[in-house]
Amino acid sequence: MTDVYQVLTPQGELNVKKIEEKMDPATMVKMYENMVFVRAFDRKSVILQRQGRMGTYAPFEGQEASQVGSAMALTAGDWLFPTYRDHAASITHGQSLMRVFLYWMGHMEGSISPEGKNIMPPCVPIATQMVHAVGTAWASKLKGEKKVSLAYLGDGATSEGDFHEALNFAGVYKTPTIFFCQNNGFAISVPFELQSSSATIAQRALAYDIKGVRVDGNDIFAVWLTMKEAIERAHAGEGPTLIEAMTFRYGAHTTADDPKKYRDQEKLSQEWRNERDPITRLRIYLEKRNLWNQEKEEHLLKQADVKIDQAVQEAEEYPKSKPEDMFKHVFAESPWMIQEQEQELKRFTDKGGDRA
Ligand SMILES: Cc1ncc(C[n+]2csc(CCOP(=O)(O)OP(=O)(O)O)c2C)c(N)n1
Ligand SMILES: [Mg+2]
Repeated sequence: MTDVYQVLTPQGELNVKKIEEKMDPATMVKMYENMVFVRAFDRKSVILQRQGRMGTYAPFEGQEASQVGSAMALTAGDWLFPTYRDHAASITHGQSLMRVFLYWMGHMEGSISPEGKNIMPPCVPIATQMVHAVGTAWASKLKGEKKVSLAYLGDGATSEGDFHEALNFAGVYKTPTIFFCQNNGFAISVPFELQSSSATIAQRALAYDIKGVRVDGNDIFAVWLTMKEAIERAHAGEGPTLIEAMTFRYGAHTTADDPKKYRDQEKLSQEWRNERDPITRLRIYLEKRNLWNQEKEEHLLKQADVKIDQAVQEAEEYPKSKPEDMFKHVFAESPWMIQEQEQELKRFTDKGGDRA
């Protein structure tokens, strides 16, 4: 289980020729366009944070193939459970840019799923989304719906109890859940070697008798194909899959972090950028097949800028949040303890408490 499945090499060569039968050129171009687009979004977000126009932000640059490739394998009704780093996946599955900006600007409305889509709010408590994804998948199975639940997680999440509970339950009930682990080598400052003595994360699947696969997370073809197989297995009633996608975040854990403090940031990020970048390898491949060129690139970047700037403007013009907004958009029916907290806040604000 230490083998890493790779279809497109970093030099833009195909390891597995049959991909050209399974994926049409339009899908390949769409993959490229989506990755370039989300990278532009990510860079813009870091700039907005630095300008004080957005709160703390978790960048994903370097992990585009994992997120875009996995989300592109889904169909509209499938459930998506992102972490705080998976906005590229949410955007790919249909979340609006404006809402993603709203989320990072501190608005509850940033978590609202678009009509007809099941995109959950970004999950900050590590690994808790995994059990939710098992729950929704179990519900889909009981209802006889042909839907999968895709839960994203990081390498660090695999040390949490929720990781094991989710895998165990999913294995017992053979739920159509896909656990997509982006192993970027670090849980904030802790390298994987200090997190676990397991050689791989994929091998943990064996303990729960579920399928475990390790893929090159910077190879969008490998990610997409692996996801499609996992979805087929789920639809066939064969249960969950744990996917370990090997990748790297080029930047900081969040805009509040300084990676120079715990790793040779310059060297590592340059190595991954120069030798394993997910976008560069696909561009080389597409150009060789005459599916892409400089003119298309410039057009795409210009379009991306316009769309992103428009979403920023809409998010910045959004009405200011009120403290009571924090109780909205979470529960369909508010439980008693939340109602109590809401009333307590009201008593406080009625007495002239700070509403700023
Ligand atoms: C339950 C819980 N414990 C601790 C934290 C603090 N925390 C935030 S991110 C993080 C590291 C997670 O690393 P990983 O799962 O590898 O995801 P990555 O950030 O690399 O995408 C930790 C420990 C948290 N958010 N939730
Ligand atoms: Mg990590």
